[in-house]
Formats: sequence, C-alpha cells, structure tokens
Amino acid sequence: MDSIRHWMLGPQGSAHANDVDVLYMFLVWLSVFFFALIVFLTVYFAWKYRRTKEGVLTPNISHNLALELLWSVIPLIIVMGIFFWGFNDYVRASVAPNDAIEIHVTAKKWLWTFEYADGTRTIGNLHVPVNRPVRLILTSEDVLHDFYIPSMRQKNDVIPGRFVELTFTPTVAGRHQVFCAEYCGKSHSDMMANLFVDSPEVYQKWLEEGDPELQTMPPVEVGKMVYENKGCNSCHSIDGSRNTGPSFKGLYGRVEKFTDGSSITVDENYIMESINNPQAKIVAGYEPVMPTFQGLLRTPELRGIIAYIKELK
Ligand code: HEC
Ligand SMILES: [Cu+2]
Repeated sequence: MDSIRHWMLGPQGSAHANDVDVLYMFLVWLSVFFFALIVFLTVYFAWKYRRTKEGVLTPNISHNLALELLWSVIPLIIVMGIFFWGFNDYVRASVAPNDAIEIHVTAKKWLWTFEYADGTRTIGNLHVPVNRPVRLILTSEDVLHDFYIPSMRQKNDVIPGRFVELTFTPTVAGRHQVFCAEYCGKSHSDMMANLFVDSPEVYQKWLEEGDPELQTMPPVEVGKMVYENKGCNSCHSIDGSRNTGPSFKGLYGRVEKFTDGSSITVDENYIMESINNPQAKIVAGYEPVMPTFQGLLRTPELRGIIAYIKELK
C-alpha cells in the first residue's frame, strides 16, 4: 500500500505531508471501491434482467423508497465526512504559526528570487532550516506563475499585484525540487528552483556567508550583483551622472569634499565606512539620506562592491 502511495505522490518532506497523503489515498481507494461496485452491479443486472423468452417482460419496478433513501443518505454522509476532513487539513496546512521564518518570493519570467528578513537575496536557491515552520510570501512581477514543491505537498498560484502565502514545516533535510506549475511562456519548463533543507548550523552558516559561489566568483562580478540587487543602483549611477547620491564612476582615488569642510582621498576604508555608517561623512552637495548597510552585506559582498567601484574609472 505504501509503495502505491509513494508511486503516486512521491516522497514526503513536510510535517503535514502525511495528512495530505492519507486523505488522498482514502479518496483513491474509495473511488476504486465504488468503481468496482458499480461495474459489478451493471454487469450483474444486465445479466439478471436479460431478455429470456420472447414476450416475457421484466416486472415493472418503478420505485423503492427505502433503496433510494439508502443510496442518497450514505453518500451524503461520506461526502460530508470528506468535506470536514479535507477542510480541517486544509486550514492546518495553510495557516503559518507565529514563529515561522518569513521569506519573500518573487516570480519573474523565468526565475524565482528569494529575499530573507536580513536582506539576503538569492536567485533559484531557497535555503530553510529543518523542522522550523516557513512562511513564504509570494508575488509576481509579470504574469501568473505557480509555486509548487511536490515533496512539501504545497502549491499556490503566484499573482502579479498581489501577495499570496504558502507555509510548510520541512522535516526531511536535503534538496527538494521546486517547479513553476502555471504555464508562463517559452521557458516555463525551465522555471525551477532548489529548496535546500539544512540543519540549523548549516543554515546559519549559509545566512552569514552565503552561497559557496560567492566565495569563488570574481569579486568584480559579486560587486556588480550587489550594486544591482541591493538597491545601490537606485541612488548611485555608474556613468558619472548625478542621482540622489554621487556616481560611482571615478569615485576611487578622487578627493571628496564633505559638508563640514574636510576632505579625503577615497580608498577602501572610506568606501567601507560610507556603506556601514553613511552619516559619518556627508559628501558636499548631497543630502544625508543613504541608509546604512551595516550587517546586510557579507564580507565577500563588501569586498565585491569595493572591487567593482575601483573598476569604474
Ligand atoms: C537612498 C539612496 C541611497 C542608496 C540606496 C545607497 N546610497 Fe550610497 N549614498 C547616498 C547619498 C545621498 C550619498 C551622499 C551623501 C553621504 O555621503 O552620505 C551616498 C554616498 C555613498 C558613498 C560615498 C560616495 C562619495 O562620493 O564619497 C558610497 C561609497 C556609497 N554611498 C555606497 C553605496 C552602496 C555600496 C550602496 C548599496 C549597497 C549605496 N550606497 C546605497 C544615497 C544612497
Ligand atoms: Cu512561471
């Protein structure tokens, strides 16, 4: 029986997966039972009430109140039972507990982006710790998508202009597959992501240090990613044009004047300070509006953005 379940539904990975499977398999076996019963009765009655002799008619049975009540009331009870059972499971599988880890998910043709409370942002790889409830808050930047993790028994349409939720408590460590389950254009079938269920230690290390690729990627590329993904690009240009903040072009090595009249030759430490404590020195002619990124950028990311700024001569 269990191998049939496994064959139909795949491995279980979340706390509520077994509830889903038990109800699903109940429906399957109930359907098998009624299918067999109805086929059997159809064949049996066809045989029993077949025409025997020319001119002999089957007695005309038009009505049987007891029978009709029986075959209406029994299915009614079964269907009501299924409704309450399913509704109860649905509510329990849809409501996230208060201590759930919140992660924002953005769908865009044809990528899944994940954003954590600490500002960590990843594309295509979702990391969560094992045995902790997770609450995903999903939206789409373009068309309808559908976030589907078969092993977690969770799936929800992702709708542009709206937030939807999806919650689960992963119980099985390892890699799980995420699919887009709503046709969304040419590369819909490639719109996949990995869900990594980590031990609490591995998860914490990942949160602090990020993907291993971050360590091996050339710093300038990491920096470009930081510039585009962490919002620096909304205030700083890279082509010399003035924005809310000064352009990064030619910044490194330039003599910068500050509102208090002092000045400095821009080096690594000044860039680092500007990121972690932007209010320490305010560039003359600009407003002190830059938010601090203290704790939001990891060491390789800091190294990366500095390398990137140095490249923009
Ligand atoms: C909301 C707008 C805003 C965002 C977002 C922002 N900055 Fe700034 N930044 C400014 C402003 C305004 C200044 C100039 C005033 C000052 O010195 O604080 C500045 C100054 C700087 C300086 C010093 C520039 C100079 O000419 O001396 C650096 C370096 C810098 N930002 C880096 C970054 C990095 C890296 C990011 C992204 C991780 C970032 N900023 C995000 C607004 C922003
Ligand atoms: Cu999609």
